[in-house]
Amino acid sequence: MNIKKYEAVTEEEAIQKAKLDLGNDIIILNIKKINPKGFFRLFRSPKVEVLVAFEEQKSTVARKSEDPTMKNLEKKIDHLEHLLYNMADQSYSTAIDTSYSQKNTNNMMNILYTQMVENEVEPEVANKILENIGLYSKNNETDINKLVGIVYNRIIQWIGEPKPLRLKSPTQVIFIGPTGVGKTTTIAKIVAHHVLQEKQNVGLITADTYRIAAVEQLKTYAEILGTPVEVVYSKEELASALDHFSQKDGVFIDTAGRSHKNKEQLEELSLLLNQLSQKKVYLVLSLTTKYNDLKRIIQMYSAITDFHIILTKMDETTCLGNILNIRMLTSQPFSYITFGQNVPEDMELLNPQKVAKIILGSYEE
Ligand SMILES: Nc1nc2c(ncn2[C@@H]2O[C@H](COP(=O)(O)OP(=O)(O)O)[C@@H](O)[C@H]2O)c(=O)[nH]1
Ligand SMILES: [Mg+2]
Repeated sequence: MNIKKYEAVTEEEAIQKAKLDLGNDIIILNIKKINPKGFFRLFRSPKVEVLVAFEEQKSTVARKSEDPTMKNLEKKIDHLEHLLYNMADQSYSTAIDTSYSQKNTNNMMNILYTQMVENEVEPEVANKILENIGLYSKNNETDINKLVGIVYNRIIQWIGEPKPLRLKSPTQVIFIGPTGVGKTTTIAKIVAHHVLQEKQNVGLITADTYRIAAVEQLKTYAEILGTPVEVVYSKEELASALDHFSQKDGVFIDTAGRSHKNKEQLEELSLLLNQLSQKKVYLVLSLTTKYNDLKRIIQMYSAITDFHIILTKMDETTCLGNILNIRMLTSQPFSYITFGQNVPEDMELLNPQKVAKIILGSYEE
């Protein structure tokens, strides 16, 4: 059973939307009225959100994208939309009151720009997201919604599609990143998911032997989850621990935070990575870190060419601009985001739609 949300102006319309998308065999779980909040509420009317449950095989979503006639239709609609915009642009440029519409467009752009920058999106990133957006705008009242819609989609594309961790063949999953960002806690959250929900067999290794407390912390989680844990102090011990766990679906490796000033630690890390043959690397970054520091941190790991990013401590900041800013620093995909200290619940796959809504000031629980 899967769950999906549909929004529309009326309840009937939202249900209709769900049925069109998923077929008639859906179960309505919840119907909620949403009054617009945040910065853009002035431009929005209230909406109804319907939560529906459906069986995967009944979903027409996958079929839809494979169906060539649907694909053609989608293309035609895109094309039509484009033509409409062009036509509108032409009449717009011949309209008498162009100065008013230009001013109006500039105002809207300023609003969107300010909104992003107030969320600590770097000006350079905000400008990229708003690039050429004036081309789409007209001078009537609904335009702000259209512009917000375009910016919303651009933010989602800018973030990219987050990838979950799947343990198919034996995988060594290693977590790297600065001290205190939440590596060990996040490992516990992810391991809990694989052990409790996916019923997979995993092993834990900690190479963070700089602090006794760090070893004890991982051991405690391992005990609760009933997974074996090995502490390794050397290359040889790592090799033997990997060997012990060679029959597991996955081995999760915790490391110590690295200081960009400490060359020795960085060399140690690259030796460690070289020892892993089937690895997935996760760089853990805290959303509370300043952009300039993130820059330095990502720079420091630039020798690693293939990794995913986990973002932590979303609960400790109201400004999510860094999620967009990180894209200026690396094109490696995002994965999970954490929002609290509770293991395992305070974590989910990063949701670009949610991030875009928060940044544009229109997200509500
Ligand atoms: N508020 C908040 N705290 C977190 C989150 N993840 C981890 N922490 C806390 O951050 C501190 C450091 O976490 P730890 O996992 O030991 O970080 P590590 O040094 O990178 O392994 C601990 O007190 C955690 O409980 C999160 O998503 N939100
Ligand atoms: Mg740790």
